[in-house]
Amino acid sequence: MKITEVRVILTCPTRNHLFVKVNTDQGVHGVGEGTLNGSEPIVAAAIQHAGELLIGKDPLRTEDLWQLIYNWSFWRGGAIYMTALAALDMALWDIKGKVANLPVYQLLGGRSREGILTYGHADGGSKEEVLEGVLAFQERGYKVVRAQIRGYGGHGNIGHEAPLRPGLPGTTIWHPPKYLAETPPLFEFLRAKLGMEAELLHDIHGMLTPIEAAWLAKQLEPYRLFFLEDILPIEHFESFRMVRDASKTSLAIGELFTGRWDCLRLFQEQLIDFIRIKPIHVGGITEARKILTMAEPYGIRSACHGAADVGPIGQAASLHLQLAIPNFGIQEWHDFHSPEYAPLREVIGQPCAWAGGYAQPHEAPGLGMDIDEKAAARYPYQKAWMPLIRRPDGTVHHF
Ligand code: KDG
Ligand code: MG
Repeated sequence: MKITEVRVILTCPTRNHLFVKVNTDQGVHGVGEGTLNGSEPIVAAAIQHAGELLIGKDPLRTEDLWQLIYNWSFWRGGAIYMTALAALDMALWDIKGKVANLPVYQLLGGRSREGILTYGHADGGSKEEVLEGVLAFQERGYKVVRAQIRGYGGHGNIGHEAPLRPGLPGTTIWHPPKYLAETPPLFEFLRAKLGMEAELLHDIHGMLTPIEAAWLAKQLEPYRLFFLEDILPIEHFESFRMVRDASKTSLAIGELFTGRWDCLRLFQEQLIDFIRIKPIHVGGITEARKILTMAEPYGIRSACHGAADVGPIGQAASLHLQLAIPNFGIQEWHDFHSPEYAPLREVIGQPCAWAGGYAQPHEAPGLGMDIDEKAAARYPYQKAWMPLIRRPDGTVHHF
């Protein structure tokens, strides 16, 4: 069996997605996803370039082809390249599953659980609205809910600057005191209303300084969060120890990580409890599986990042992998079944299933997903960037 073609599909059916199709000389094809919010055209070019290395190769040699693409670039690593590699790796696992006539999770060891525990996002303008949101999610069957006042940063977002030109992203003005002041009382309120057993979590989105993060983790300790996410930006790796020493709040990080080497020290020094890597941004299923295996002896569990921009095929790859590993924790859930995603479903068919708080990948061979290229062509890519934040004095701040 030989790879004959790598097709890159950049499309905007609701929001931008970057898909890949790997064709073979046996009529079997594989699909993958390399969506990277705001950087899709760059990843598309990387897939096109790296994909040429695959033409004529045996698609079943998944590990060897991973090593080949990773090492042939010489300039290995980084989000762009590892996402490009991920899209190709996913497609190879999809082909392997189709050849074996088995869903990918079976190739990874088979089912270790009946379903994938998920969490949804309850956002509200006040703590009362957040409570209503949490209750609504619980009503729908969610067992775990993320609680945020006004999304990332809450009332710490004190202003907004219009974009320089139409189409460019605007700038949010970020001043943390209000956020730091409102977040512990939010969880005090939620605990008072929901009791200590409700499973709640929160995402700081890397917006704090090390000492602010340590202070907040300590303040939140009495409310027993499922986890506190992205307490620090990845540039402040050296400060994880300080946050860890400050509190026994469960910590999760990793949505910006791109491979094993970002995780090693956090695992070995037991600085986190959940790792948020997912196949789509770490070089695919091949690499994500190794990372999660490395986490296992430290009792660190998976919590795959699953925002909208991880995409439906990225989501499927995360589900297959986490169905099989022993150290699964939770999956962030984005509902591609909702009405706004009708155009996306024209392109990819049915997203992975969700019921009663648990998700399931499809049982069809491979990843169980496909791409209708004609439908994708009806929704051309729309230029998009990630937003920016600045402090009140104009200094650019991490996000
Ligand atoms: O593209 C960036 C988003 O995926 C990220 O902002 C979402 O932090 C996020 C989360 O936890 O879902
Ligand atoms: Mg996050």
